[in-house]
Amino acid sequence: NKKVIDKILDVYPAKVMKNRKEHMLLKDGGKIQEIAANTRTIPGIITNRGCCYAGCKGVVIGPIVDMVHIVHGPVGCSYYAWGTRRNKGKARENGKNFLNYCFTTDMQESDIVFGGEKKLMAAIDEAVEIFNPRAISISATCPVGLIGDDIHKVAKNAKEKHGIPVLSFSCEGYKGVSQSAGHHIANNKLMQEVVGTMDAEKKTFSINLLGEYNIGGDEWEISRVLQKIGYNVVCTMTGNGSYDDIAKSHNADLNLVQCHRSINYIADMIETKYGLPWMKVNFIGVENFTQSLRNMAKFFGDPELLARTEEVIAEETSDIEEEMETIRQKLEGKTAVLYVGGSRAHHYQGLLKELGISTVVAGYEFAHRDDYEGRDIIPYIKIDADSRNIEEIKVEKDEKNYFLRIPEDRLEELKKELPFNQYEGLIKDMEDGSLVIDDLNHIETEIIVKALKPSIVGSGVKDKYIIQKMGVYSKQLHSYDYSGPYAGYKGAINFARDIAAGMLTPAWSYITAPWRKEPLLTGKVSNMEG
Ligand code: CFM
Ligand code: HCA
Repeated sequence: NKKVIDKILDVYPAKVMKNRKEHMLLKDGGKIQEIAANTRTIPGIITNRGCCYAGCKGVVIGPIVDMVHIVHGPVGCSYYAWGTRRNKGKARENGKNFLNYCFTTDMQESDIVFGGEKKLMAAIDEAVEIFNPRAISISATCPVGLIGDDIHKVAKNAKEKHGIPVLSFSCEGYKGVSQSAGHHIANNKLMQEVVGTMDAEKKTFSINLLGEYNIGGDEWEISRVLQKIGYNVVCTMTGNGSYDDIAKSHNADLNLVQCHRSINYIADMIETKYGLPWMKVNFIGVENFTQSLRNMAKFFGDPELLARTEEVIAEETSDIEEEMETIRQKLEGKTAVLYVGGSRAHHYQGLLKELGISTVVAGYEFAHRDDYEGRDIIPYIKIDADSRNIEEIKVEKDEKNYFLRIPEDRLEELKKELPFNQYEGLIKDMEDGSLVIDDLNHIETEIIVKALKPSIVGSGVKDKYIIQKMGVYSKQLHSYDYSGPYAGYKGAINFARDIAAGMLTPAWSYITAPWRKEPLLTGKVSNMEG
């Protein structure tokens, strides 16, 4: 595998080589290893990353069902993301669900020249009149920041005019180096303007699911099992989320963090402000789900809840055990390359292992060093100009609403065995000799696929078809290739069936990459014979 890294670095000019080298490593036993992450992609390289607007509106804000999410910008920014992420949602009691719509101010050249604030206000008026949403979000795309439209002023005026919350996000695509900046901007605003603004009646075993976006119905499957055990899910941020649920989320007793990359900011701030502790969970894979359920039950420490947890685990796992084993026998010994956004390249490794598949290369599009090296590294991460650009907000203890869910010394005791305020990072779980690569790009993907011939590449839409043209199965781990859910126990068996079908089809042996059949360029050199 060291040779694969050399092969990759070999194609680059010296300066690029030096940069990319820092973003890859060969897992070397128990050694502490450092990787460069969350830095600018080199211009000209075909990256799989998205932009800040994608992270803010597309990822964190967009899944809230009863809000109208207006994209202030040219139509393409909005249209490109229309329904593609597959964050599903259902209306609550208020009957409002606008997820299937695509709202944009459709900026034209004249708006760029004369300003788009009036058009934005008109769009809000129209949205309120037609849809009567619970709240509105405004997300700015690149040109808005460049011409200087004041979306926050428009939001303030619209809020006064219509009497509903209007959240405005300066999440222009060019801010930060990837989607990640957008997560942070979205977290800040939700914390400043939504969390803690409504009260809920107190319920037992109440939890929030943070960083769970209901892709392909994941959240529904997770909640089904949690409710069967006896938990009350106060709020999911933000998959299938509602404005009011987020406003009441500070009333829960425990925050569970699935995707820490996109939501760790809020988890931390809620703990500081309201005393609500957060614990890392992973709902992907049978063992991981079981472990997370046991950890949650331990936090509450209620004997009935603990017993019920074991009962439900036994019931749910016995439903899938036999088929998981049949599929595992078919897939045993196969290898995977995983390259996904900021957490799934790690979260899916346990499930793959349960199916007999080892991950030989893994990497993230936009994760930070802590997602690779563990949360303890955060104080040592150098803050560069790009990250300084994204506001860090400070919250303080809310004297009225702050309270400890369990005594401080008991929490300290639990911290020794449960992942409170903690995640270990991807590198620790990788096998010796495997590769970890940050911000993987298209030429590197091709080199890896050719050299390692994995049985499955978990990736996204931008590289899926290139990989499949090379005769290797690629599974979109973002959209789940229009399938799902993949979380929880039923999700695990769903995933197993889907990837077994994908890998075992004989179709791959009939594929010859186009460049093997014919030369890429044909022509004649002038003034030469023949
Ligand atoms: Fe978190 Fe996500 Fe991911 Fe992410 Fe994303 Fe996504 Fe992803 Mo696509 S929030 S980091 S910004 S788990 S949209 S649901 S699949 S890249 S690995
Ligand atoms: C995004 C959304 C995305 C894109 C997926 C892909 C998603 O980052 O803007 O590239 O296939 O999950 O929909 O990550």
